[in-house]
Amino acid sequence: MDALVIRNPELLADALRGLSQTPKRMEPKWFYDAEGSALFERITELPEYYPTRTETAILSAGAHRLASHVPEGAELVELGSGASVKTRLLLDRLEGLSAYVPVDISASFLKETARRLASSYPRLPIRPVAADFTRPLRLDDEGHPRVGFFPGSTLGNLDPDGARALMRGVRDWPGIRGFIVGIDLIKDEETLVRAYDDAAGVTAAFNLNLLHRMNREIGADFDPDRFAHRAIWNADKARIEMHLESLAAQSVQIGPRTIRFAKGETIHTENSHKFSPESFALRAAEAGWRLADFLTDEAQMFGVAVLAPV
Ligand code: SAH
Ligand code: AVI
Repeated sequence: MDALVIRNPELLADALRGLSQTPKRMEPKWFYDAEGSALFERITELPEYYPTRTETAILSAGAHRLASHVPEGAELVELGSGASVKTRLLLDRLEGLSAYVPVDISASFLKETARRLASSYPRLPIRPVAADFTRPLRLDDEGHPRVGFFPGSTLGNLDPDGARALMRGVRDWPGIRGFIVGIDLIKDEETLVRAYDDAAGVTAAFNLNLLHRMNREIGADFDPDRFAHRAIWNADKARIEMHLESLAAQSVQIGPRTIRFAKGETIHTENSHKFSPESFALRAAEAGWRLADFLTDEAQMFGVAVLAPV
């Protein structure tokens, strides 16, 4: 094998680990290369994908109320900031912020987002951090208050232990005063499944991009046409699962290893957990937070929780 094709040793190690397990799995963080981030932005505009427009409406209508939970001089640290579109609704209200720190794993996308924000908010220091938020973030103790912001229901992409650990980690940030978290609420199965299996096939392309990415970055030889996107509601675990289903018995070469797929076998690529306000408050309490405020839309599709340290 040509050693030059291994552009991402961390992805190679994760792929070998995840695809050797039964059932096969990959962590959703690997969706977000430049291509995946652009596909996610297209998902946010789909008619079926209600979370983005619903959360945006909640943030827009509730910006004043949310601002009252952010102390003067606070640093706003956003996890999984993506295009930081929703953040602008808060930044427009929060004139006394000392800095905005967007944290995202998609480094090139983050850089471009930070550049655009800097031109819109010339007086606000913007300090982007390209990092994996499932690992401890090193934030300086500069004496100012800090507020975390985690919109999009991206917290729902972590398993319960991971979500608890992340919330505990944020609870321990120096100067922490609050954590604003977007959560998708449990609703009927049809609405949920359609949001993750849209008619235009954009979510399918987002899921399948993972195979293209492994071909590009670790020299794998997936044939994406021989896999299909699947979105399933797992009611017991209150989560939408995304899978890539092998359409045939086939073998794929990844680095030194041959990975075999039976026909119908899947790679479990993402969980998207849904909550009730109560189930989320319980999870938060286990991590040292209390629910200080909760904003939702009229149809209770989505929620924005304001957490305060206990
Ligand atoms: N906050 C935006 C984007 C949500 S998409 C919104 O609400 O629309 C999820 C974002 O989290 C993407 O930008 C992705 O690159 C980022 N992300 C996913 N897993 C991550 C991880 N482990 N560490 C840091 N960023 C991550
Ligand atoms: C980023 N995250 C909250 C999205 C979600 O809804 O779980 C990712 C996504 N996956 C498929 N569509 C959107």
